[in-house]
Amino acid sequence: MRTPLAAASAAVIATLLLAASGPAGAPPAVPPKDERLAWWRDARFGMFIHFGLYSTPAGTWDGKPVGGVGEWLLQNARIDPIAYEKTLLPQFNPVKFDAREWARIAKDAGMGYVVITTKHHDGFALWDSAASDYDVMATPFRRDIMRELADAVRAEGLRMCWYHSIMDWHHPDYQPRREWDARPVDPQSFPRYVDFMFAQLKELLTKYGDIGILWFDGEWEGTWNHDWGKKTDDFVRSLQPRIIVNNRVDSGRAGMEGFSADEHARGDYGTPEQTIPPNGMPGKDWETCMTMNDTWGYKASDSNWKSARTMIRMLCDIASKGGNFLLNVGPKGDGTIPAESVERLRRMGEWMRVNGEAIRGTTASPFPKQFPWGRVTMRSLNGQWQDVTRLYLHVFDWPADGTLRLDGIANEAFAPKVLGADDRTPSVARDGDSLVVTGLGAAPVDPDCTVVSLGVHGTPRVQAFMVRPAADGTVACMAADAIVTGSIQYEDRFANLGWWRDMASEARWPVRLAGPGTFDATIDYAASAECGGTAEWMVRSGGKAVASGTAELPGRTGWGDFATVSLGRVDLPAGDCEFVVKARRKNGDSFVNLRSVRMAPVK
Ligand code: H79
Repeated sequence: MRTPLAAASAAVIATLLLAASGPAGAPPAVPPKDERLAWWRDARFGMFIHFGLYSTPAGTWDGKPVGGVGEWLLQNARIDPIAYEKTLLPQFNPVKFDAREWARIAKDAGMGYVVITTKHHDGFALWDSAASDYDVMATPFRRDIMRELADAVRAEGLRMCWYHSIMDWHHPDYQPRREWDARPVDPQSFPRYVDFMFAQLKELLTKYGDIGILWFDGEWEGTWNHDWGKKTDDFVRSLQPRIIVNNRVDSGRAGMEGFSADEHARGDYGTPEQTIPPNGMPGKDWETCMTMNDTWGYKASDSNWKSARTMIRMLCDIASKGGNFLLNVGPKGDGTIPAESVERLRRMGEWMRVNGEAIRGTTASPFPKQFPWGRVTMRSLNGQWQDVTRLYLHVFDWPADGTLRLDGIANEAFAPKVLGADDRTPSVARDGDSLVVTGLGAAPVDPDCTVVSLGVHGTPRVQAFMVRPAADGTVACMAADAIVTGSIQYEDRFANLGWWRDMASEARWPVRLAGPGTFDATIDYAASAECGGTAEWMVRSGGKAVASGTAELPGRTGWGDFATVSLGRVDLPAGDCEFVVKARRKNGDSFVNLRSVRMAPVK
């Protein structure tokens, strides 16, 4: 609800604030990033909540279904912002809203923080805003939802965090306007909009206690730029020096992958949306935000729910890559979280109660590659009295023989455990450069993911990735594991090596065998009709070729038309070697798309 004070401009507010902050006039210093982000890196798992005027129509307008995500209703149905306000304000009455229930659901799921839409793109404020009449006090509900939630979230020991949209489809001074918005435009209005946004941010950052994160969004329209980003970032931090600010405060986020290309861009962390970076982002902080179905704001027609198993494994995957998981719920117009979401979070919480130590306070896997059976996280316990690391093996595909191999680690290991099964007594032993954990039991404790933990002395000392024989002796050289030179690039589309245009290019795989072996080698490749050619392979050991051969790879019907062709017999030496593939001749511009080379042992 608007009050006269709201007229003060952001500049005035900032000046008042600086004056209030100390004799020197300097704002309180912002603590170092490691200190500010410690709680967030530790939590690893948070709840995103999208709640607003759009939650009531739930993906419909004028009784008709509207395509796209629920919270984009105004844009997707091209609704006049004033008609949207007039229609939805009187309908917003979430009588079953229970802040303590929401907070309990997040807590029981094992989450450490809650990020809620204080204002989404539609501009509606879910708190009692002095700067605007387009807020929750203008609805029949007339309760400050942000205040109730902040109190409840903190009572559960979680951090309250604010999502805030820079883009505002409703405010008369925001630009660019929606094309169908007929209100007159003042070309000079944008700075006034920023004043308004600062006034609202000031309320959110001075009247609701300590806020964990300010999670900006809607920064991609041309009016927002690096200068606005800097001003906003400084303003937020002047009000709450310890706060974490996501990278959407600034412009320059590169697509849904969520990272800023410019190292000078403001913001503490990257924000991949609906995607998990395939190899993490070493050295960077990031948080994948994701929906449980296909919408952020509630949409009654969306029943495309991810399973609890999928989301548990995503949490493990994200933690193993050093990121956070911000998982969304979209409460209904009546204020309740959909039962489908509650049920899935309950299952995730059940898993977290047994396995939370493998997520919370852990860091990324030390290994250069993911293991085929699952994921790895670790916790360093190096301190004054001990120098050990606990490794957590998140097993998705339980080994029928109860044995797991960790290849390429030099540390000695101790005290293996199966989390949630104190009665199991596994053991760990060394086999060459591998650790082998045996006696894990024939069945997983939890089929969604069972965690095996292992102590190792010191910091993990792991080796570069080597291809090793599988249990049946097959040596599988996959495109994703190749070391490539020249023009070759890995392509996600068919999990292949492509762009093989430069004849000097080669793909090679380091291979480690316990003893020598003879194999029948095959190559899995595709090519357009005019491409293909002659492949040349060799085995290099100690810097020189110890075996070689050639194979014809004729053109096929296209770059996705894969076939398996024999490369012939291959002798591999004991110990380390490299398997190398080159093009001896190419029929067209490009050689082939190579998916894998497989070597089956000759009995
Ligand atoms: O609040 C939820 C969505 O409503 C909001 N963000 C999540 C957390 C969202 N808004 N837009 N989108 C999601 C998708 C928008 C993508 C695009 Fe773009 C905007 C495509 C082009 C402009 C992002 C920014 C990708 C490139 C620039």
